[in-house]
Amino acid sequence: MRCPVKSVHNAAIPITVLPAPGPQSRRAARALEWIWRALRAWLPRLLIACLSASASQPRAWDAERMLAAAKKLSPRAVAGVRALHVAMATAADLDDDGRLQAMNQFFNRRVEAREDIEVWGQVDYWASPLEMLDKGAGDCEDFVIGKYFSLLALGMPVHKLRLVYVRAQIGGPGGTVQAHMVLAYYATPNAEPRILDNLITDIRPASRRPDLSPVFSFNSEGLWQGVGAQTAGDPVARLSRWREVLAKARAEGFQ
Ligand SMILES: [Ca+2]
Repeated sequence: MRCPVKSVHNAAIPITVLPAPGPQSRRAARALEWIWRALRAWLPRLLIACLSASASQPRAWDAERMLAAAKKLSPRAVAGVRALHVAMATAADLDDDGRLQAMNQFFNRRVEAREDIEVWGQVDYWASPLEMLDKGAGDCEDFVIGKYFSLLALGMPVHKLRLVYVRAQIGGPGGTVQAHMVLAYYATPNAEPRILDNLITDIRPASRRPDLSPVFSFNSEGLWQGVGAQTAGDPVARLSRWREVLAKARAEGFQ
């Protein structure tokens, strides 16, 4: 098809007088009108359905399995999962930055920061996302685990996220140094990571977190010294707690 290459708004348009339509052409016209009305009514709905299907494609969570797993825990876990589903459904239409903000806020606001010994009666316990929502409390790695699996479930590629063990200087220069865990996001493999932390609301670039010194980092695919590119082995073999939490999160419908 050859398209007009110039504007025709100001051109003189020739008018041809057509003969009056006969019965056959009137039927054809009615049929065309009916088709046009049907298209006009249904096209917007079809477009919305197509766009929704396309938007939901990257999602990787099993809502029914999550809800069934939460029901086995407690009404509080069910309420937590329902709230998480609302937050995830909203975040699914956002870009990476919007998803990071949404999941960071969801867990930081909903979950109380408490030590494992208080919550679980153990010095170190890695809770799955639903276990944390059931308790309504968790420590640093539990927050990181909840955010990590929720972001993966939203379709974020695993290579953009790392769980990072850090030494954190609490209380400014001269303050105490404590083991801590944060979640790092890499927009590209060599980008400066941005840090999601349950201790602060903002997601800041690593250069604005001089209080944190990375020790090692890992995700579902690898384990690294610090946050560098040098791999340090298989995290599943090194971290039995990580292996357990991976299995629990999958069983709960997060992937
Ligand atoms: Ca914990």
